[in-house]
Amino acid sequence: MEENQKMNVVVLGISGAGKSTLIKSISGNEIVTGIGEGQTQRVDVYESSTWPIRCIDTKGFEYSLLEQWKTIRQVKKYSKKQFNDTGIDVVWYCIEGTSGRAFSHNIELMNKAIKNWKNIPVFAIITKSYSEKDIPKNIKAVEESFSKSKGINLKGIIPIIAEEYIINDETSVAPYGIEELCLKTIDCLDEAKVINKSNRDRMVLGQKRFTANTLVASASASAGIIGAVPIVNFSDSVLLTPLEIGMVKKIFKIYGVETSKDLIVSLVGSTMITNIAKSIVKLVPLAGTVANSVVATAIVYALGEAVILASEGVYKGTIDPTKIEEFTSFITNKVKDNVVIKATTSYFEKNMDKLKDKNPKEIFKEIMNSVQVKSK
Ligand SMILES: Nc1nc2c(ncn2[C@@H]2O[C@H](COP(=O)(O)OP(=O)(O)OP(=O)(O)O)[C@@H](O)[C@H]2O)c(=O)[nH]1
Ligand SMILES: [Mg+2]
Repeated sequence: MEENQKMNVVVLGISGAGKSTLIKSISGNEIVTGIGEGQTQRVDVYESSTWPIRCIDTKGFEYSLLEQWKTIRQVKKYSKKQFNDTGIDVVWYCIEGTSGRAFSHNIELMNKAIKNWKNIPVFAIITKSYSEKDIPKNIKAVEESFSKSKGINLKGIIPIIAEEYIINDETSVAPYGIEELCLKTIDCLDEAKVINKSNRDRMVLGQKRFTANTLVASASASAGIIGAVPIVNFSDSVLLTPLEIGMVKKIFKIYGVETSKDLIVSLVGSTMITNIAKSIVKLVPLAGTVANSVVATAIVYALGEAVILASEGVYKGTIDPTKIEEFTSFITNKVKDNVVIKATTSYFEKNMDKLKDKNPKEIFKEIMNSVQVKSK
């Protein structure tokens, strides 16, 4: 594989298997083009800015064999024209892990679909692998189904969760498996290891950061909703605690940071963080739910960013999570110095009187915009 070269990965699987969700979870994936007409035949092509990968999203092929055939033809035609005849390098075949749906039948279908691409490396991806307990069983079932289907160059069976799976207000499962899938995929073309270790590490960290950012975005949005319930002066910010604990745990999981529950609880309950929240809310006389909501969003956002920075440090070996005091003060200091916290404070100072007429989401958006403008 030459440097700067992108691999063409076609993503197949029946409707609802999770193809589009998987593609969306790959960091920096931007749509570059859509090919074909109509809804069922349309094929969208995405390019990752982190990985040397270009994903071709197809529509689920249970619509009909004819539609399936048309889709494959479109992709082939397109890839010939567009990618200097390199065509398709790898197939990602998505099989839903939760459904227990007939793996064998699906694999036969796919086998028919790809027989025009001789010897193409295939990864079987068990999507929606929410239940750890089911993973070995699913891998075995997929293995067995493939062993019945001849002539497939199966390179691996990889369970993933592409997007956080929310069970209830307090419980959700963090995404995983994307880095493994992408690393193994690039290895299919990069036997000479042109992409060296440090570049691979950079890609893995880029992916982890992207996944963690999506968790922080969803947790801070939820915090805004919780914060809209009147919280007197944040002395009672305990309402946010389960959400914060969940977010911190998931970020640590993404980076493989091992810590105790005690550490997370003390971090989230840190008086320093509560005091930051209180001091911002205090700026507004009769603060009310709008201010509380914005502050809750900002605090959870800042906490998330700080935990990401700390986790990256642990991952790179520059921070030791077993030195609890240092570790927690690293995080609380990062919260205090967070640009969004500073921007929230100055927004409140300047717009005190206008707060009641706006909704918290709008305000937070304005705050984020002001930060982005400044950092440019
Ligand atoms: N929480 C969560 N939901 C997922 C995940 N993967 C898929 N889903 C959900 O499953 C449904 C189907 O996923 P899609 O990615 O649209 O499936 P698809 O394979 O692109 O389906 P077609 O485009 O119809 O062929 C959506 O509601 C997704 O949100 C996942 O990793 N986590
Ligand atoms: Mg789709």
